[in-house]
Amino acid sequence: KDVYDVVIVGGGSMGMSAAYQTAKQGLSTLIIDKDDPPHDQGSHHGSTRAIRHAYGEGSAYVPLVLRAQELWEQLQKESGRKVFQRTGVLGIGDKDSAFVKETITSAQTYKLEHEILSSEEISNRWSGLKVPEHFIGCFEQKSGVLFSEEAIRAYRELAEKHGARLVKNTEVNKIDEDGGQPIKVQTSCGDYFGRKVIVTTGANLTLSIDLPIQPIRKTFAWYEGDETLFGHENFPAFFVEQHESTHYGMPSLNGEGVKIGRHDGGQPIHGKEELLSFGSYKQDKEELHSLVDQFFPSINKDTIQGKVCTYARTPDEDFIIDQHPRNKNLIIAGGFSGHGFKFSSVIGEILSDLVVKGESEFDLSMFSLGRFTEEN
Ligand code: PYC
Repeated sequence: KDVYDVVIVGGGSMGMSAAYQTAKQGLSTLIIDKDDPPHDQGSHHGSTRAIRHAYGEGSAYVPLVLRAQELWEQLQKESGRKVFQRTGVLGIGDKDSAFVKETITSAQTYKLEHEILSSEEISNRWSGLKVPEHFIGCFEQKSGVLFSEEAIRAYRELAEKHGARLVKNTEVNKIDEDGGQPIKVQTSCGDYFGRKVIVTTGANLTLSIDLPIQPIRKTFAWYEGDETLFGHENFPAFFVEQHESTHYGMPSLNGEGVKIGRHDGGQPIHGKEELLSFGSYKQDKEELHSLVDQFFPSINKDTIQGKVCTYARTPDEDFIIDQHPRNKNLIIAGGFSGHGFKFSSVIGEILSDLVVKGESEFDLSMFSLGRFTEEN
């Protein structure tokens, strides 16, 4: 039987980036995916994702995102594909918004170029955006938008160029979590063996251990707006935190229209439940339109297109990157909670370091599985 140095279960953003890193270092690498990545069955479709450096979820993420940014730029050079567009990112919220405050703290702590703006300054600079008086904003110039499907295409091509093998359209039925060496991965197309196995299956939980990950159905849509106001040369990526909701958005890129999604909320998905298409719930449009009405009055609310995707949400919305509790050769990366894509370049590097060196230069304690079970 063929034994790979590493078998990667799940070839989405994290898995494909890890495959690139391990294959580049000469490790025999097998990726197994239930589709043909990039695809729309995971958490990487919908063409774009924001990359924010000043991080509202916690300044501890900043070193990771700065390394991620370097790796995205390397990927762009190495692949010749357009992966990153600098647009800047504007975060706005009420003066007491915890998310905006943490964004500013992150920018200050890590000396990231940024501007703190009043609502008047925001509306003067971006006239398509109407901001309540009690809002403030933090604008960072160097961050922007990632082309998520292009990035996976780029990683896939380079991983394959470095010798990685992709087994696509293949369902993983079981991973021998307690087994010895090598680890057996049973699939719909037969068994594969890896000295190490990385599981990056997003919301599709392939392991028998109880991971505290809740798959959530999420929606987003593109809207037609004046390109002179909302084209990427004139408008940044953005997030809007209100007391009752958090939304994100992208400027119009390649004439696609302004993209808007709601970050909080969503519908929990149970078992193999089908992901209902955009518009299946009344609130799909309503919760996006309410943001358009309030903040973007000139935008046409007839959506160009709406889509659904899946978040894999943990209770604290921090990631899980850890060894399996019963098998140190089995590494789990999941629970990216709808804010992981931007990090996938650095997480691939981290996973590869865990495989090759057994450790990472980053402190991964906030991503441990133990945080959900240990008494603190
Ligand atoms: O983390 O900025 C973000 C984001 C945008 C879309 C989904 N997550």
